[in-house]
Amino acid sequence: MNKLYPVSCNLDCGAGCPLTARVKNGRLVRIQNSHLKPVHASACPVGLNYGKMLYSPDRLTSPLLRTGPRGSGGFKKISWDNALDYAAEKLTHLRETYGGSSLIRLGGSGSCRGALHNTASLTQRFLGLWGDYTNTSGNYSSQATSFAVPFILGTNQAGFDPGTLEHAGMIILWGANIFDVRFGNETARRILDAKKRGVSVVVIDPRRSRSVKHLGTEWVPVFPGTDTLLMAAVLHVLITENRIDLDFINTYSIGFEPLKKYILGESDGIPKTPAWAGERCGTPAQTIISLARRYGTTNPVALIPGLSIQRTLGGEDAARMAVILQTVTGNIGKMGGSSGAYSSGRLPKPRCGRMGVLENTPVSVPVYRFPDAILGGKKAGFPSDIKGIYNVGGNFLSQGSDINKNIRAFNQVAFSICHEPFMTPTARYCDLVLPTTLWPEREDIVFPTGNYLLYSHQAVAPVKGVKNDYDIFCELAERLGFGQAFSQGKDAGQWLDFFIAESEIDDVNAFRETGIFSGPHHHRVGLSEFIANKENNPLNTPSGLIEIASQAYARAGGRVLPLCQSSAPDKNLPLRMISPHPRFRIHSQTGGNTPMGQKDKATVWLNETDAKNLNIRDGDLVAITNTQGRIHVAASVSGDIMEGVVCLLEGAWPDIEFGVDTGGSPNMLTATEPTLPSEGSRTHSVRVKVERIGNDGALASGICLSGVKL
Ligand SMILES: Nc1nc2c(c(=O)[nH]1)N[C@H]1C(S)=C(S)[C@@H](COP(=O)(O)OP(=O)(O)OC[C@H]3O[C@@H](n4cnc5c(=O)[nH]c(N)nc54)[C@H](O)[C@@H]3O)O[C@H]1N2
Ligand SMILES: Nc1nc2c(c(=O)[nH]1)N[C@H]1C(S)=C(S)[C@@H](COP(=O)(O)OP(=O)(O)OC[C@H]3O[C@@H](n4cnc5c(=O)[nH]c(N)nc54)[C@H](O)[C@@H]3O)O[C@H]1N2
Ligand SMILES: [Mo]
Repeated sequence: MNKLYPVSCNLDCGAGCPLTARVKNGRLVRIQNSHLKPVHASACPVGLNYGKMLYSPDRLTSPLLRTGPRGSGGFKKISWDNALDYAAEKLTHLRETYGGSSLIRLGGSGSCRGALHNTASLTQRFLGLWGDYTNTSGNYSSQATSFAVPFILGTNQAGFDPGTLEHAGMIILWGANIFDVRFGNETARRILDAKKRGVSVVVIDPRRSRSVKHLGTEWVPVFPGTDTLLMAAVLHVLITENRIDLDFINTYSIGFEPLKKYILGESDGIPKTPAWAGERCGTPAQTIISLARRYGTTNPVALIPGLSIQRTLGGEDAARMAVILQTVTGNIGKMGGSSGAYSSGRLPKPRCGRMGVLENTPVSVPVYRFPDAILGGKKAGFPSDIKGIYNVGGNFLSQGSDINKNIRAFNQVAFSICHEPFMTPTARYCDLVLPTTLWPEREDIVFPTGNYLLYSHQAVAPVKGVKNDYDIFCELAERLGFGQAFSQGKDAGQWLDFFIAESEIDDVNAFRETGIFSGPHHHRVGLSEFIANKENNPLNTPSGLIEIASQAYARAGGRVLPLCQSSAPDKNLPLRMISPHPRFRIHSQTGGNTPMGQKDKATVWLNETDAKNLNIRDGDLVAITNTQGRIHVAASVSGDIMEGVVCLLEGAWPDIEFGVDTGGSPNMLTATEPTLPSEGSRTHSVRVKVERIGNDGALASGICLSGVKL
């Protein structure tokens, strides 16, 4: 007999969808959109195909203790009792020998939306009770924008509900590929509707992304990491052609005059003209002028930046400039406009309880620099000397920048433990691997991106041998003497009741039956109250206004005004590499385990002209190299990427032998030097060289891989 359960996927795709799981004889047979979903919402291929993950033959079903060298894959199965005893003993030893801060928490986007089954909050709660561990701060995703935007807008809560795009006159997707990486589960359909209405939709991206193709719309190419320059040139046109909204600027912002001087070149002698930017951004000057004119004459315009524009050196200023553009054109706080700040999930959600963290303010290191902290410790200026790793919900030996460095860091510690459903590249380097459930195997409340809460039922029994992260921590806390403080005597179901009791949900039965609780409004525009009445609703900035120039930001280590900078060219590494997010994977999830994850092939995108110059044909095996490392993958030659830029999708699992990765993980070539002052990631400021190689691995130019001339 078929049974239907309301569920919600707990993946980090940028959405969070109301789904229905169809179960037959205790087995999940299908996941589909809930028939109660909002009209414009739709699930993505990763969530809809999650059954393939659930029943993957690669699921781990027993705790594993490392027996071979780290990374070798040598493990033996042990019982849960032995595994938890061993973990307790090792953690206690670490604490007694080196102190609590010698243990670092690592974790990422595995199960990050749940109120209870949340790899970040559970681990922080557990370690906070265990003692003064070293936490990781910030994130790989949005660090630069999250750091910088509060200086200009006083808040990061400056998004908009996708329904408001009904009112947009023009939509600019600036480094945003909403058909693959989702800005909530409604935005793509809303933009498609707008396009059908005749609204001009522009995509600014180094590659012709699926958003360009799917919308059949205009592609404005830009070199990665040069968006601030392009924005400056757009602003130059707006200023010189008198297309700015001076009333809005004077009413709601401070600091426009010094920026204007900079843009016109009055303060530094360099006018930021379309011709000037065109040379540096690879965007034709005429395209910049045409874009700026349409932008300046249409009202309202929704400028939607992706996170890609800020995952680069100087990413903070790209984030600030996007807000400035929306300020000078008067589009902030208006229905159909946008603040220009990253918008997805950046509005209040319905109130609901969630697992508390109970931290004793641990010391922390920026996550982007975790291997530097492990390898360098106090001597290198980090707050602690790290001897142990506790990893839950992250796969940083695939996803963290500079994989070779990450491997050295994992090799250096005395003890490492992870909770993982799969034998990931990171798990292979851990001493103890504890297998966990996946979301269809447990009950939770899920926080999606829009103004909703979702209830996700347990659709199927867990596969034999795995445990919930929550239960693992309960049992380990019990052994370490703080079981009661961790669980407060509650099982998972009791926690969910407790969270609901703290929520604004009035009809609990309906929430559980339908799986959906809707907040009252779905046409919210961030900062609209400030725009309606700035005296009563001032921004949380020193002036109460939008701070185009920010003294506070300068005091925080930045510059008063955004600066046009981009990474320096390198004649030995002539190509720029981007590593966008894949459609059929969430980062590395499904990357190594399912045929679906491999649909996003690990091939390097190469422009036709570059390919011709390098004597590379479609399908040829090539080496991509820089000082960080080396990758061998096939080339995919097309006109879908700008000349001078290559693209390797993030999330493929590295497969490294003799220093060469044949898995195609871009993080073999990225570095942990952050963008400052936010300490954010800079995975889009990477320079590389690409060369054709023979199938035996020898370079076509006659140099063998060790660099010795043949
Ligand atoms: N080159 C490059 N690198 C990047 C990026 C880029 O654009 N380019 N993007 C960066 C960004 S934005 C991010 S957010 C990071 C993501 O980095 P990660 O968070 O490390 O990436 P994931 O592959 O999502 O890893 C999550 C892990 O959690 C596991 N997991 C899933 N569910 C559960 C669960 O319930 N319990 C436990 N214990 N584990 C679970 C999964 O199997 C997976 O191994 O990658 C960053 N890396
Ligand atoms: N399917 C799927 N969805 C996801 C994820 C996933 O792994 N898979 N990851 C989720 C997470 S954690 C995050 S943080 C977000 C990531 O969201 P984003 O960071 O916005 O996503 P990216 O794919 O890195 O980049 C978006 C687009 O920007 C382009 N781009 C790259 N560099 C630049 C640049 O310098 N300038 C400009 N203008 N464009 C550039 C890329 O080619 C790509 O088409 O996505 C989320 N959604
Ligand atoms: Mo992310």
